[in-house]
Amino acid sequence: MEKKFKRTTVTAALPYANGPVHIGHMAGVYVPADIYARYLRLKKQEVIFIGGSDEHGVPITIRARKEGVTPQDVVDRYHSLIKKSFEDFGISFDIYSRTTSDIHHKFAADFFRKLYEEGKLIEKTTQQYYDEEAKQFLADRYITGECPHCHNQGAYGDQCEKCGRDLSPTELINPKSTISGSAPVLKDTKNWYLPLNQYQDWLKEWILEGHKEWRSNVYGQCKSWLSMDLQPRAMTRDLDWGIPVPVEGAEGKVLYVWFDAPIGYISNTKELCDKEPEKWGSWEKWWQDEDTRLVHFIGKDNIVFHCIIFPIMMKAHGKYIMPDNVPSNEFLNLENDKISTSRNWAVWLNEYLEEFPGKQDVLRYVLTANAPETKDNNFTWKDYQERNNNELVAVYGNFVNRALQLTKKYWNGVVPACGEMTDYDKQTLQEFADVKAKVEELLDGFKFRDAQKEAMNLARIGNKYIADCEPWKVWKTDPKRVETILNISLQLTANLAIAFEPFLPFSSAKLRKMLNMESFEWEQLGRTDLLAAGHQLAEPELLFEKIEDSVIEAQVQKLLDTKKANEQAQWKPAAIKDTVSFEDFQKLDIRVGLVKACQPVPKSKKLLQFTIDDGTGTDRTICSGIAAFYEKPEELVGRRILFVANFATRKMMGIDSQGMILSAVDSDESLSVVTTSKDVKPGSQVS
Ligand code: B3M
Ligand code: ZN
Repeated sequence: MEKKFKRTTVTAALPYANGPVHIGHMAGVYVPADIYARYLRLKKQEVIFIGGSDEHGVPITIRARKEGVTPQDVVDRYHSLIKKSFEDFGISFDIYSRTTSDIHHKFAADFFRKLYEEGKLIEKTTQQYYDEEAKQFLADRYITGECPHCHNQGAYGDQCEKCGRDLSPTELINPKSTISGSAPVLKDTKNWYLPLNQYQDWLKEWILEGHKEWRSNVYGQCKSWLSMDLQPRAMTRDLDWGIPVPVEGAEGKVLYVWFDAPIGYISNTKELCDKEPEKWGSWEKWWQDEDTRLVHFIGKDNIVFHCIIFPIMMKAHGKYIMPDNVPSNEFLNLENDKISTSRNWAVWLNEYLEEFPGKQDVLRYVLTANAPETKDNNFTWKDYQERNNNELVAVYGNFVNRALQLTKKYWNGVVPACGEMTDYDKQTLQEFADVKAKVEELLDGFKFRDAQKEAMNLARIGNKYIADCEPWKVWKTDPKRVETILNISLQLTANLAIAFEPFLPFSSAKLRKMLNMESFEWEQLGRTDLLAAGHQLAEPELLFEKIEDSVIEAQVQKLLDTKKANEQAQWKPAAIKDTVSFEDFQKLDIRVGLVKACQPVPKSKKLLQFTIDDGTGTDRTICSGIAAFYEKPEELVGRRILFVANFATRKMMGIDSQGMILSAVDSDESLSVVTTSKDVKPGSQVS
């Protein structure tokens, strides 16, 4: 039998504070978590929604080193940026704190100490790479070398990015420290391990038997992990950025970032409860009471940490509840390409908010409509535009606008009374009434994409209702009937404001103001008495606006520019051709020519026609395929260029081209005519 819980703790993965968040993070974690938290709040359930920045770990130290700043500088910068983007995007965390806070440091250290003192950790000495010049142990990411599988020279100690294989640093051929460049040596070091193997049977029972309802991607990953023998895993690291290991003999060591980060959910809860105890009660209530349901929203690369390692930590501690569900999403691609921070292939939330002010709900809508719930999904700007124009504007916005404008026109914005209903009226209202149960079932099952579709379906029903009833026509013959049509349309509008609140909170707030409703709650959904006859509405405004092609084209161009910049960054000069002898070289007669005229060849996109003074007294004509790279070819007039004078004459577009002009091919394949550095005489030979 399904357990009845009293309250819910909702967590969303703590993003690493080493870069801004992008649409992949939003679609995978933060938008669904926010929808869920808003839904429960609207249902008047007791819920707490916890977020925060993950500020430890090796990637942050690498970034700091690259930029020549401290890790603290890096996390300060990105924590504020991420926090602000979330706020502006309407992610309704009850607290968004950080893992460098004092509260967290103390809480995580205490957690570790308890496990240590109760003998729940194993002490183990292993050999790790050590940089003798920098005098420090090296995290896997700080070691590069040759991949033993594909022989890529730049493989990292934990992974080869070329062949994608996981590695351990000792597998690398010719390892090198990225800090000093020296070859690291193996040295003994002591660390503390969580014996995952001791919990394997319990995990099998708890997840594989007890949580068959989890999403199949989550359940499947757990099953595959649990079909192998789990190994003890180090919970401490030889690193100088993180929470110092609070036991004797652990100087220079910190807690493993995946040990402290999930504890961040708990310490952030504590921070909030300490700040507002009357509102939230004790933090223990949210983490240690069997009547509390714990739900973690994460991306698929975090499944093992939230379903295996963190539960084991909490189990070992002894007092904690286990997650009831871990709705994890697959990945979102961007324009059919994997989102990548290092390649800058992303739509960054902070940039979106700047470039699309007031359009939070549009992105929220599109990300949910394309949520990668069961498989990887794709975001394209074209789809963004279409969903905005054809769904938000044409369906939802259009219906609401008609209902409000007609009421304004015929009744000065006062809700008319509902008269006698036709069968069609009743049927329409019934469809609305049914939707509540449908949307609830979907939201309770974490099917946000389908739930939003149902909500949009309501708007479709409303739109169709007004279009079918044609109040603007009926008005002339039967104004009483129009009162009923409008009353029903307005009730439907109020329903939409409620149904969309978890998904599109900004639009719902706007709509609520237009309807002049103080507040609403989920329980009212499906009701037809939300607005009393005689109730005065506020001035109607448009809920959504059309997005023009030019806006979308600019975004696509931005991505194309990124692609180009990436290609240029990866550019390498072509391999050197086969060796030629001096005699072979001398066969080419390269000379300096003075450009006397230069113009496009009619009907050719590629060719420019040059008239060259080659020193002979007779002008020479040469055609060159560089028109695309010179918008104003006349600017080349007066320049001294190089050409091959003994090149066989060729006919090009009916012109005899007597030679070949030398151009350099740039990294983006564009061509640039080669010129001389001094004003040498036309006809001079190049040797
Ligand atoms: N910071 C990894 C990530 O952002 C990690 C999540 C921590 S959740 C406790 O994907
Ligand atoms: Zn490899």
